[in-house]
Amino acid sequence: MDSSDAPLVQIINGPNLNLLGVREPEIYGTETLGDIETACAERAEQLGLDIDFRQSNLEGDIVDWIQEARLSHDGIILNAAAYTHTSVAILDALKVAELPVIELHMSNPHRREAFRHTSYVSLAADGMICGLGSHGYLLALDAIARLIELRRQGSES
Ligand code: CA2
Repeated sequence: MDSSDAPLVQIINGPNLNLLGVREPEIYGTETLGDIETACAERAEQLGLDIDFRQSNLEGDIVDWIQEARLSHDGIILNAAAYTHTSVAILDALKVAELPVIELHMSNPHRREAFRHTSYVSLAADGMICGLGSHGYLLALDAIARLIELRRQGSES
């Protein structure tokens, strides 16, 4: 596929994920966010997708980026990190975006503290991948590619 025709996927990473590979490797592994971005770029190319990979520690940035995606992207992969469990603002932005959304977590929040068992993001996500470490990012790309393709087929018929 010509890169200008390729669906564009926003991959958003929330607070503290810039520290991946630096702290808590027993939970989050040894890869840095830069390593993960490189792996995502490779998988995206295989899938015929373009990616826009971002990280912020600020809730408002994430809301702004989701609003931007509504107009210019074809799908969203979101690891909202701690905001997963707190942010109605991110949930509202996702609902307005009306795009395919995959919620992503490297750890399995359901094996962790009770406050991680609630996800506002899940209320707007088509699917969720968790507990598979950085491999989850590649699985999320596979999943969003399929959702975007299904949506395209639906809009053509
Ligand atoms: O498992 C995930 O991907 C999480 O979204 C990660 C969040 C956590 O609040 C969610 O419950 C599950 C935390 C991200 C913090 O990232 C760090 C990375 C390296 C060292 C310390 C924190």
